[in-house]
Amino acid sequence: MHKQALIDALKQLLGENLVACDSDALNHYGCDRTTHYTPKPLAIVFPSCIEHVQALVVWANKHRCPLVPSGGRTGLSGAAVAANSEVVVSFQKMQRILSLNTIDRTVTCEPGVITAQLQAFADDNDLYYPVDFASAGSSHIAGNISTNAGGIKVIRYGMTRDWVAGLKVVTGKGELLTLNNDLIKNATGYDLRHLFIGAEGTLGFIVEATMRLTKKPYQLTAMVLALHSITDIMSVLQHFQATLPLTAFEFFSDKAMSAVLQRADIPAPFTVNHPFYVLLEFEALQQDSIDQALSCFEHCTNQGWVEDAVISQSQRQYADLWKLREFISETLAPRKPYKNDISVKISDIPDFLAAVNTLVEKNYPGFEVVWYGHIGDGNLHLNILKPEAMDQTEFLQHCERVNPQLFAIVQHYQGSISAEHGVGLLKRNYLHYSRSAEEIALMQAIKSLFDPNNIINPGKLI
Ligand code: 2HG
Ligand code: ZN
Repeated sequence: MHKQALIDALKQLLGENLVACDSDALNHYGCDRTTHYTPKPLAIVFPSCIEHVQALVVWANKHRCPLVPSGGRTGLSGAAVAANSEVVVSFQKMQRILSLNTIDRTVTCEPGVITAQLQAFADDNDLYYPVDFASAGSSHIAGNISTNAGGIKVIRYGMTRDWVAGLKVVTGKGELLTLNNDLIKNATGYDLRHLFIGAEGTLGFIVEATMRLTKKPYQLTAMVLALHSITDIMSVLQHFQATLPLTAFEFFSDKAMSAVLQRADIPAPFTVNHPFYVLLEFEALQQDSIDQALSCFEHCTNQGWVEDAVISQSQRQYADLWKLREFISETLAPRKPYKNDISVKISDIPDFLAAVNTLVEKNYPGFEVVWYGHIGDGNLHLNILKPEAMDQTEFLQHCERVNPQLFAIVQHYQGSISAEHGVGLLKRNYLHYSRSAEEIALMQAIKSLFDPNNIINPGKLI
């Protein structure tokens, strides 16, 4: 079918106002936060109900027209990119919170509910949705589920997967499935809900999600520690973790913090620079929690691990300390960094870091390398910045030449080439460093069971 005829058929299916094909819309909805792909979708559609999604899938199978699920487009791996005349299915018109169950402590959401909207809703109801990250103001709940989003509170609350009570999905065949019925206990065979979590939209569309909520944390306190060496970080983690109920343990290099301080109006936490920083957060559950934190700091100083520290003493200071970490990705974004999002077991972090550091120093001479991430979960973000004189294509090629060596180290430590950003297009060719040939073949077989005509997000992940 000719392109215009397909667009006309879509308009007939959903109504003219739910289909866009002007160039602004195509460019806007055809990409995520990756900067390496040129968007080229056929059209953008905005279903407003589950029936619309089912009708779209039936239509796409009939015309063999690929569909790309699209949320807040904050992804960093290209999973929501449409560069091959696909129809982008945006969930921007399905953003309602449908119901709250205060006994089960669950909330049922349309797929386009924004993470911050869910967090605020929970807060208004004296509850807490704990999955949090810098892009929470834009990311959609179905997108978070599709990438099993992590973020800054994983050390205490786990990943998005841990908060999904139930899902409604439309498969690549157009079937509507209700998965798990929000049950806590359900021992009736394969839990298909979990197949959709982290599937990057390759099996079908999440059209409704019931998320669990929990009780609000008590008096969160942030502390930033200054370190002279990255190798001491895990000793610091162990010591604090043994004493306090940690809700976050993040790290960043001086390069990362300096970039944020240059851009944002935030007070510098220290008067002199230190090579690395840890931002940790804990619930001040007991009267003496702050004293305990200070004596942990004292112990770490006596051991020679930590050089200085600040602790939040007001809401304002708490928020400012968090900005030092939360603003890093956004601050670096205009420089289009090449991103790696790698993880190993926490116990392997010291050796792994040393090996990666040696590789980076050897292979990126003269490049600015910015380290940060969720080190308390074993997850490091390695951002490589392009030297100004280097051409963008040459830069990408250089990073791609280093990747196999980096991922060989990841493989050696049985780690992950993508801890929380997903595989999408960007890491697809490296999947075998983290998943065996047998596993990839099984994933492909599962994909074809749910989506036999390969019309839902083809070419992503596998
Ligand atoms: C973060 O932890 C995000 O800030 C983004 O996962 C990381 O941009 C990045 O590399
Ligand atoms: Zn992250």
